[in-house]
This record gives sequence, C-alpha cells and structure tokens, in this order.
Amino acid sequence: MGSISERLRISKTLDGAGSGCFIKCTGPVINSISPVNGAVIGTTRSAGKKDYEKVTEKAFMAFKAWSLIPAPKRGDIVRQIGDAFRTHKKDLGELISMEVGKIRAEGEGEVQEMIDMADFATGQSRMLYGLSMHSERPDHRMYEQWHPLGPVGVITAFNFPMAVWAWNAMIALIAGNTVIWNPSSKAPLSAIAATKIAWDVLKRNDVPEGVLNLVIGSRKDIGENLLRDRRVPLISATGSVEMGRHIAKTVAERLGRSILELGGNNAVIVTPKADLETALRAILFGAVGTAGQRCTTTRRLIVHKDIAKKLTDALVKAYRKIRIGNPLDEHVLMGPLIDREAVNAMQKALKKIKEHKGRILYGGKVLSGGIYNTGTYVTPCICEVKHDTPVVMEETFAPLLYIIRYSTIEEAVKYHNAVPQGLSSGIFTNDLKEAEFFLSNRGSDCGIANVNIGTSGAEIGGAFGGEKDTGGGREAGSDAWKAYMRRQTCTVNWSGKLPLSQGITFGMD
Ligand code: UN1
Repeated sequence: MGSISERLRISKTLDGAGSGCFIKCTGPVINSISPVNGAVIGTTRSAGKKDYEKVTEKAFMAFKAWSLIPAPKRGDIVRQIGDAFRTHKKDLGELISMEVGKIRAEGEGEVQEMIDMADFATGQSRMLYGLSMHSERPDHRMYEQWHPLGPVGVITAFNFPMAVWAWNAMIALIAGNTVIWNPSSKAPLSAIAATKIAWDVLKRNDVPEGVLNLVIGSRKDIGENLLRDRRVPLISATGSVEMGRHIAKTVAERLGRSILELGGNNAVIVTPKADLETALRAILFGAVGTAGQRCTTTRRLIVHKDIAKKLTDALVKAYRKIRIGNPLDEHVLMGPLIDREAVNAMQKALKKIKEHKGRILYGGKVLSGGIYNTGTYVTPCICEVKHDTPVVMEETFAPLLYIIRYSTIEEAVKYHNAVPQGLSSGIFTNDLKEAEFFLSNRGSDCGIANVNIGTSGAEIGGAFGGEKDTGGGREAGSDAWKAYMRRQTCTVNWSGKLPLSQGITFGMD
C-alpha cells in the first residue's frame, strides 16, 4: 500500500469531511481493515453532526456561484476531472482492490466507469435540451427548459466505492448542482482519494469550495441528517431495499425527490437454442465477478430442463478452476467478500437452502489458512433449488447461484419475474421469437434486459436502475440527467392580446 497511498495522499490519519479541503472532524474513528489481508490500511476520523452542518452549508452557498457558470464550461471542468482520473487510474484501481477486495481488472474497470461518466457528462453539458411545443393560442411561444436543482445528496454502497458517486456527481455537476457525498463507512479511503483528485481540478479552475463535498459518517447520524435536510432537494441512494424504503419515506415526508437504486435479484434464462459457451462465460462473470457483490450479480440461472445437466456440469467444472485469493494477483478471478459479516450472511442463506431441500452442487465453503485466515474468503457456490424457495426471493450479497429448471419459455419468464426485485436480466437464445418475447411487455420486468449478454457490467451510456423493490430510479446515461434538474414550462405571449387557453372567455367589457 505504501506507495499508492502516498501517491493518492491518503497515508496519514484522515478527516472524512470537507468541501474543497478537509475539516477537523469530530466523529468516531474508522479503521479501514482490508478484506484482502486483514491489515489496517487507513484511519479516518468520521464527521459529527456539526461537521455535517459546516459542509452542507458550504454546498448550499456554493450552489449559486456554480449554477451561474454556463453548462458547457461546467462540462469542461468535468472533462478535466475525468482526465485526472485517467492519470490515476492504476492507483485508484489498486486502492479499490485493497479496500473492498475486487480483482485488479475490476478495480481498474470501476475507475474506467468514472472516466466514461465524466466524458459522457461533458458531452451532455451541451445537450440539456428542452422541447418546444406549439401553443393553442395565436402568437404564443411555448417551451420547456431545465434549471439546476440545488445540492444533491449522494449515498453510495461499498461495492462500487467510486463509480456510483461518479454516475451521480458528474451529471449533477454539469446540471449546475453541488454534491454532498455520504459514502459507505466500509470504503472511506476510496471516497477520500477520488474526492481529493476532483478537488484539485476544481481548485485549478478557481471554482469556490463547496461544489463537491464529502461527509463520511454513519447512515444513522450523517445519512439521516441528509435525508431530512430541506436544503437538499434530491437524494440519490444506492443500497439495500430496507434502506431504500426508509429513504423513500423520509425524503417524501418533506416532499423531496429521491433516486433509488436498491437490491437486485438478477436472473439469466438459458434456452435450448442458446450458444452454451457464450452463456457459460457470461454466467461465470455475472455470478462470480466482484465475488457476487454487484447489484447486477447473476443470482438465478433459469435453465431449460433438457440442457440443465449439461450446463450445470460445465459450470461446476469452470467453478472448480476459479482461483481465489489476493485480488491483485493477476491469476486470481475472485477476491474476498467485504467482511466476515458478509460471509456469515452467505452461510445463513446456505443453511436456509438446505432446510428447503436445495442441493449444493459446488462450493459455499469458508476458506482458511494463509491469506484466507482473514475469514473473508469463500468458494463460490452453485445450488439447485425450487424457484419459489423463500431465500431465492432475497438478495444475498455473495457468490451464490441458484439453478432453477423450466419447461416452457412462458414458465421461465414467470419464474424470472416472481421475485420482488427488478434490476437486471438476460436471456441466452439464438431464437428471435424467444428473444423478442423476453423483451416484450410480457417478458422481463426489469430495468435492464439483455439478449446474449449477462446481467452485470452495464455500460454507462444507458440509464441504470430497476423496477419494483429495486426502487425505480435511473442514473448514468440516456436522459437520466433530467432527474437532476428542475423542469420549467414557459409560455410567452407576443400577440398584444390575452387569449385564454381552453377557449375560455372571461369578459370584462
Ligand atoms: C452496482 O452494483 O451497484 O452494471 C452497480 C454493472 C456495473 C454497475 C453495478 N456497471 O455491473
């Protein structure tokens, strides 16, 4: 860690809050214990309530100045932030690996996602388009325009400790908003390192402090303040369904807006018309990538009964070959889970599976000895279950793949849609009818539906998010930017008369 932490300037005890530079924090100290080797890789003093107040006031004050800068100029500053992430891609990627256990390729992939977001937002800064409509009244012009909203609260989870902030922050910035980031207390160092790099760029451009703000602190204290704060018109949050329900209620209470990206319970359907080799590779990446800790992780494999044995055998064979260990070792495909709590949750789920007569086909063991003594390493697990086993309805954030057999495509889609969550989905088939059925309104009920692509690894260019218990929010690409701005419908009367809409006459003579 020595040299990356020096290069990223996170080697000393850090303060976890600030608006352009760090303020002396008064909250409890967080020791960042790497799930990779159990070492303390950093120490952060978290924010107390007073620190939250200082930071949020700055974000509120800076909003005016930032929103007055023309959008394409804001876009240019975001472009520079993206370039700074490019320069530090390797170090940032390595820090992600050490802090949350992702393999190097995925750590760097996450930084690439931030860079892509900055590029996307730069282009979008010149495309904050509003529609113009034909007025029903003569010599009237009607159109809509989009204005900045205010400080945006961004709450992120440990599993994408930088990218999910970037999805929100890069768009919020070009929209003219300031950002208050409350990251997961399980990944404070990633948040600090990314924020510092962005602050340097803002400083170089003489942007006043308060545009990008960080408040590391518990959900209970800091997060709760953010949810109830009327100065913050929008909260964008990623996390569990339980957390999302609380956020939705609390923010709605003050009639604030929220964007929610909550749990997934993503499935892949594999039909007899599929190219099994492609399906196998996609399922492996989807189920084992990030050690099963993506919102988009493939958790269910709904496979036709005639090919179930062949595909399952091939999967078990491939699982056996997966190298588990230090995520920075280039041969390793799966690192540790984030902490022992996550390992326990996986063990609990396995217990429930056995109670419901599920069959463990491979894995599910907690590893020990050498680097494994952290208690955070497991073997990824495949088990065969009935589609409606209670534990299958839940999102267990671990590499746990449920195999479910089906007979007809209608039945496959029925099983697919039978869970409360609706984030990502995929079908593997070369049959046009099956693919189109899956994409039709009778098909997948998820926010993301893919053909011959797995459930994880969505590109930033599309709007990201899902339906049902996933919360309905959309972040990143397409027109998700609209949620970060306020829409105004404008009608200009240049007729010199006052015709009323709906043909109403309101006679005064
Ligand atoms: C998440 O797990 O919260 O589609 C985000 C993917 C990534 C993002 C996942 N681009 O898997």
